[in-house]
Amino acid sequence: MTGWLGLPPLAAAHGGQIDGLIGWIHIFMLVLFVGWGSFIVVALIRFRRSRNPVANYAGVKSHTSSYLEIGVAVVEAILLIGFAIPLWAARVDRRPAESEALVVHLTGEQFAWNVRYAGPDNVFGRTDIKLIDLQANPLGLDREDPAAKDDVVTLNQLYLPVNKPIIVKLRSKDVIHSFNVPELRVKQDAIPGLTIPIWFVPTVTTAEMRTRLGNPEFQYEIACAQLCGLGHYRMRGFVTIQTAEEFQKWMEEKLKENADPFK
Ligand SMILES: [Cu+2]
Repeated sequence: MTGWLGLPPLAAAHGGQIDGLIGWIHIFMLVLFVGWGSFIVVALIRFRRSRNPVANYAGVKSHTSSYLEIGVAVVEAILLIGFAIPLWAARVDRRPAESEALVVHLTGEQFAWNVRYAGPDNVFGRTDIKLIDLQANPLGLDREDPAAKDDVVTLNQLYLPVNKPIIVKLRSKDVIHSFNVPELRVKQDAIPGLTIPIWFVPTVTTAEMRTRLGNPEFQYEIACAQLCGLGHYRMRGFVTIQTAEEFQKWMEEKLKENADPFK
C-alpha cells in the first residue's frame, strides 16, 4: 500500500504499521498542501489591488475558515491519538519477555558499535570501566567473572536470528549516537548514562533479501543517525539476519574462539 513512498524494503514485523502511519501522514499533508495552496492562489486573484483599491475594514464575516481550521485540528488529533500514540505504546510498553527474546547489548562509541551477547548462560557478565582497553577490551568485560566467560563480543557485526523477538539494549560510551536500521524500521538514540531498550522481530534473512533484491552484495547496515563527531561518516555496522540454525552455528563458532583466543 505504501510502495509509492519509495521506502527501503521491509524486514521487521512491526514495520507495516510504521509504513502505514507514514503513508497516512503523507496523504493528509498532501490534502493540506493542496487546500492551503489553492487558498493562497484564490486570495491573490480575488483580492488583487486593481479590483480592491480600498481596504475593507470589516474583513471576512463568514466562518468557513474557522470550520476548516477546526477540521485540520481534528485530523491532526486523529493522527496523533489514533495512530501515533498507540503505535508508540505498542513499540515501547509491550516489550516481549526477555526469556522469549534474544537480548543484545549494543554500545556506541566514537566511531563503532560494540555488540555483546550473554552466551549460553543468558547472563551478561560483569564489566568494569578500569578494564577498558580500546583495542582488546572496549567494553571492559571482566573475563574473571564466571558469567562473563561465555559472553560473545563483536565489533560492528550484529548477528540476529530471523522471526525471533530481539531486544537491543542501547548504550553509549561517549556522545549521543543513534541506532538506525532502515529495513527494520528502527531508529533510537543511544544516550550516555542511559540504557535504552528497543525491540523488533526481523522477518527476512540477509540471504532472502539478497535474492529478493537481486543484489548478492546486499547487507543490512546500521547507520549512526546522530552527527557524533569527525568520524561519524564511518560509524557503520552490519546486521546479518540468519535462520535459527545458522545463528546457532555462528554463536558456537564465536564461543570456540572465546575459549581459545589464540586460535
Ligand atoms: Cu555515532
